[in-house]
Amino acid sequence: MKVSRALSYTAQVSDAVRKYECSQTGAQASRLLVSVLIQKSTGTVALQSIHMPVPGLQLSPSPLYSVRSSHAYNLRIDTAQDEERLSAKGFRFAIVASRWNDSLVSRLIEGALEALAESQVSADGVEIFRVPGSFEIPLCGLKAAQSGKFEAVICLGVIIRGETPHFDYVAAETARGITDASLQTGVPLLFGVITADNVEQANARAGRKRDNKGYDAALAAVEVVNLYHEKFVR
Ligand code: DLZ
Repeated sequence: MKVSRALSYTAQVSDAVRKYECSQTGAQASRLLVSVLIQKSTGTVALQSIHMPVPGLQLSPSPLYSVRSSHAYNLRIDTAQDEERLSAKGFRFAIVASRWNDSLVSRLIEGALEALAESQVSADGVEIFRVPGSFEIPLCGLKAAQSGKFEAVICLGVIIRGETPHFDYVAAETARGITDASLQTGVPLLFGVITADNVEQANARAGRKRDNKGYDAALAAVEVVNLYHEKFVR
């Protein structure tokens, strides 16, 4: 796969399923390792690593792609907010979060609240709904979206692979249900659900700021709410 194709392909998948890792930073990189979480036709996600020799590849910052810091090891598609922090003042957000793996999900909630606060969303502009497991997120998300009370619904959960195929069903249905609810209502439902092979992987995605899927999903919510308000509201 060509780098440009990989980049444009991954640009199309949701924010929750994209990650780039670069072996070198700076204006030029000789090798690029792209780790792409690909949405399969089943709706499940899987990690694919592609090692590519890319002589003289230019990693010059562009509106979509930029190296996050001079020493950054991780190269990811930054949101518009890395360039300029958007305000979501006056907008209302629902957070639908599962109780399974609560110690991790709680950190996703904290991350989402932090991103919303940084985007000038007031405390009473956020309502949190807890559901038993990720499988229950789509229906609660749908009801929140249908209520007309929120500009966006941020869905948070942690699904960790076990020894049975249960993971695949829960992960696939959660992703599909969230997408369906969004398309059905026209309200953005953000996918801040970690799907991980083990606790270590999940833990790494429940860290601070952009290493926190909740933070990431909330930033994406702020971005799309601004976009839709600016472009599609009369
Ligand atoms: C049953 C189950 C299992 C095995 N694993 C997870 C998980 O890793 N993450 C999660 O959010 N939920 C899990 N669940 C619970 C299901 O999402 C759901 O709550 C139950 O199947 C009841 O519908």
